[in-house]
Amino acid sequence: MTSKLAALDRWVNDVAATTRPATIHWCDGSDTEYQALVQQMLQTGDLIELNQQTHPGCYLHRSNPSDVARVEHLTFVCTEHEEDAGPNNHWMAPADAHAKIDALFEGCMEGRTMYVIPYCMGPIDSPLSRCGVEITDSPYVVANMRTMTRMGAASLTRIEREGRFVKGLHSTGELDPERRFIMHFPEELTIKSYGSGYGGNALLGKKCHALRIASFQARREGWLAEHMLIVGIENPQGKTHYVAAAFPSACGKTNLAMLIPPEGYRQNGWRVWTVGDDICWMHPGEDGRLYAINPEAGFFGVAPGTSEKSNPNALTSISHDTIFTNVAVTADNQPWWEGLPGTPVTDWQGRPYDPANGPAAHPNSRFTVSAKQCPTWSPKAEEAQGVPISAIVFGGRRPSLLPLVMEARDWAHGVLMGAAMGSETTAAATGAVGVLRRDSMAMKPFCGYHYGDYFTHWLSFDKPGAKLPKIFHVNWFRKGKDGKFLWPGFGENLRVIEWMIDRVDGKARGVETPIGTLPAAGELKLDGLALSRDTMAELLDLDTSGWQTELHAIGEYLDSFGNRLPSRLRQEQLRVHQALHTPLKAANA
Ligand code: GTP
Ligand code: SPV
Ligand code: MN
Repeated sequence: MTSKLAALDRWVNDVAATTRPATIHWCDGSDTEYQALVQQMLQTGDLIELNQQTHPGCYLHRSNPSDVARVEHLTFVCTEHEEDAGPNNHWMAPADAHAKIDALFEGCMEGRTMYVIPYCMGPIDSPLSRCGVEITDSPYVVANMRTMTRMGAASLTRIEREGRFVKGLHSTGELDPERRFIMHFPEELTIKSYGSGYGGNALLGKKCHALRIASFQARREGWLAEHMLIVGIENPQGKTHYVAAAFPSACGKTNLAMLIPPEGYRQNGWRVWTVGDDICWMHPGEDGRLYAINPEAGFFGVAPGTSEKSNPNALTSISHDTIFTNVAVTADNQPWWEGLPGTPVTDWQGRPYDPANGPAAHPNSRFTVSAKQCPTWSPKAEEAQGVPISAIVFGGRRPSLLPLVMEARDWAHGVLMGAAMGSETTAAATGAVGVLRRDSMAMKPFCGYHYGDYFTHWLSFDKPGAKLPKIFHVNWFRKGKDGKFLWPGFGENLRVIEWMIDRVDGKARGVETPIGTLPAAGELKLDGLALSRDTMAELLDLDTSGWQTELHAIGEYLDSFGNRLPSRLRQEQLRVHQALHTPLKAANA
């Protein structure tokens, strides 16, 4: 099969001439095609069948132990001018990058099948959606792309009609970390990825296209491509507010997107609707509000910690037709990870489980599942115009200082809160875990251009006629002196979201402080929670001298973006800094 688009055919032929596959398969996205791929992968050992009585349609994939997470040090943004990639990205000149990676692609598919995957990010009929084509030699990538995107015939038709698509070329190569690169050419709408078969490195529709390339396009075109979940919160009166939240990798997006209300809330009629768990594209609508779509069609979620207690919706979603990557297995061949009941017998590398080797499931082990399998999947997630956003939330893993929740006084202050975000690193990327780093808007690994320009772009949404969402910052991860989390988190987070919605609806007063508006005494509904008054006080405590130090550090961080930093943001930092040096009474006067 060839397409009705000459540019696409030409590119596929060029790639085939370089990579020299034995055959070329154009993916149609059908069930038959998926089943055939699964059978083939079962034979080659790429997939291992799990217990089909307890987990029908579920399979395990064990990736190479050296290939278990995103590789930020091998990920490049290759713009013509180095300055445009910014200090937040690794940069390589486009010509050098092409030469380097094309040499690796030379003959790399010999004797094997090359798959051509047409895909659409976002509802197939939405004007906000964007298409791409990924060429890969990995059937595992094909199977995952089928779940994570709208893949196949309908996407190809749209691509042929529009004549425009992002080109993504991928090969698993030798899985040699010395021969591994994830290259982005935003000016050419091109991605080239070699030497990894894992998640964000290989499923090119996800982080490479929907964040790095899309953020670059969004800046030029006046919209936002963000590392955010989208969730609908329906109150007992039947009114739904949509909230978008940016937390860094493995910091709670999937959990918040699928939240189950605490018992009392459920009885009162609160409901939660999942629209997205990782990526959010937001466009200003004619009424001045921001409208969001989830460009993805599935979840590539963190397995460890997912349990009946923490995220029952995820557990239900993954009870059938799911691909598990790098989890452990029980004696009766069920998938297992830390946080689940039962005992593992085989670890993620296929060895007999031995605690001396570390966790049984890899800390970044994941499940791939269609969003349609989620019990709280929102019918609005398929709507072409997206959902209106009432609140934007930023947050990270901050063991101290950052309160449970605070609200920005206005858009510019909110952009500062997002820019200043910090979080402890997690297993989602290779490298040290638990190190505090700045991760503006949770986009440090994903912003496809200079962070200074990105902050300017964020600020530009504040213009006459705009009805922008309120901006909040949360911290579910503050720890007490005993090193334990102070806040119970998960479903209980709805209590904090209810306060935000009350603020949006003008129903909560809040208390103004130099760092933002905090809940006034009694405004957070805590009934049914065994949380001491002292703990609550600690969660909302404002440590003025700690914040003065923090604002100083934020100033230094902002300065690292040089003359591309919008002066408006530095002014905002100075304003908060000064407010912290003004006696409280005067600040509130
Ligand atoms: P990516 O898919 O990597 O972008 O991450 P994510 O933000 O979707 O992460 P996810 O929701 O899967 O959360 C990962 C980890 O955070 C798991 O270990 C969860 O148990 C933990 N977590 C999520 N929500 C909470 C919370 O409210 N409190 C605490 N203490 N932990 C949480
Ligand atoms: C993340 O790391 O933020 C993920 C997983 O969502 S990956 O697709 O591997 O980037
Ligand atoms: Mn993510």
